[in-house]
Amino acid sequence: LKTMPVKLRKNWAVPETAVTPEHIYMNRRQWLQAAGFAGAGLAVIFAGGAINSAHAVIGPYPAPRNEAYVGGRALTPEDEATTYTNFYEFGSSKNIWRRAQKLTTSPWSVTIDGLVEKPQSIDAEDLLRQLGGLEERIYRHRCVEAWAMTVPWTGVALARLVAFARPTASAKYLRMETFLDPLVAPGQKQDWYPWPYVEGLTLAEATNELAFLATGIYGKPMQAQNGAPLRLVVPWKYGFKSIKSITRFTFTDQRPVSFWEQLNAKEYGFWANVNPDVSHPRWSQATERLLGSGDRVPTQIFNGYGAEVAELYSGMFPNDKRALFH
Ligand SMILES: Nc1nc2c(c(=O)[nH]1)N[C@H]1C(S)=C(S)[C@@H](COP(=O)(O)O)O[C@H]1N2
Ligand SMILES: [Mo]
Repeated sequence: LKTMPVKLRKNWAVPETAVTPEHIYMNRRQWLQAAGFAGAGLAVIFAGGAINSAHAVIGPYPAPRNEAYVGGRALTPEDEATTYTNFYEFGSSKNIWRRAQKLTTSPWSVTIDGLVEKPQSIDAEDLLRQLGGLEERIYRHRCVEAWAMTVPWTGVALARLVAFARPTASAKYLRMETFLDPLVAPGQKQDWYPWPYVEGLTLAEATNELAFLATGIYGKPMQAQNGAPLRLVVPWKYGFKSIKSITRFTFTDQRPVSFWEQLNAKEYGFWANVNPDVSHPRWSQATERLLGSGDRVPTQIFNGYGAEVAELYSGMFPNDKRALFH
C-alpha cells in the first residue's frame, strides 16, 4: 500500500501496549497438569502427534477440508502466494519472503486482554490445542492494491478464540496486534510507520462464520512471510485487514484505529469491505489482477461473500453506504 510517509504525532510511539507482561512458559508436563489432562488418550484429543516434541506445530497437516468454502476460482500457484507477499515489517516490496525467515515463530506468546473475564498470556501452540481441530478453507483474497489470489488456509474459526477469551458484556471490538521487534523485522526501524501493525473488527464480524484464524497455507504450516504462526483471514474485506503474526488480542469498547488508518485515514478506513463501485481515492476497484495467471477479472461486492456477511451491516450508514467500503 503505497502511501506518503507522514510524520505522525509522537504519542503513538509509546502506546499503552509498550510493556509486554512477562510470560512464564510452562513446560509441557506442567501445562498438561494445569489443563487437567491425565496423559493417556492425548493422542486422540490432539490427533496430530505434535504433543511429543517441544516446538512442534499443531497439526495435522493437511487438515480436513471444509467443503463449505471452496474458493470458486482456480487456486493460485503456491509459489506465487508464498513469494509475492505484503509484510511491511520486512520491507515495502512484495519480495520480502526470504528476509521474513528470520522470524522465530515458536515459541510464540499470545496475550489475550482487555474486557475479558481473565486476561492471560498463552503460547500459540497451547492456545491452538484449546481451540480444537484445524480445518482447511479455500478463500479468495483481494488486496486493496487490486491484486487477488485464491488460497487454501488451514486454521480455526476466529469465533472459537472469542469464545475461549470469554469477553465481558461491554466488549464491542476485537483489536489485534502484530509482534514488535525491529532487530528481526527491519521495516520496523522505519519510524514513520506506526508500529506495531494493528487491526480491528467488531465482535459481530469476529464471530461471523467466515472470520478465520489461519495457522497454515496449502496444507502445510504457515510460512513466516504469510504471517506465521497465527494470522487473521477476513476474505470479504481488503487484504490489509488480515493482520499477520498476531501477538495480542484485546477486547475493547473503543473502535481500534488500524495501522493503515493511522497512516492515511482518507485512503484506508476501519470497515474496508470490498466493493468494486467505491474507488480508492487514487485508483479504481472495479477489477482485480489474479496472481499467477495475471488475468483481470471483475471485483465483486464483499469479494463475493455477501451471502455470509451482508447482514452484519444491514441498517448501518443509511445516509452514506459508501462508508462501509472505506
Ligand atoms: N502485520 C502485517 N499484516 C499484514 C500486512 C503487513 O504488512 N503486516 N499486509 C497486509 C496486506 S496489505 C495484505 S494484502 C495481506 C497479504 O497477505 P499475504 O502476503 O499472505 O498474501 O496481509 C495483510 N496483513
Ligand atoms: Mo493488501
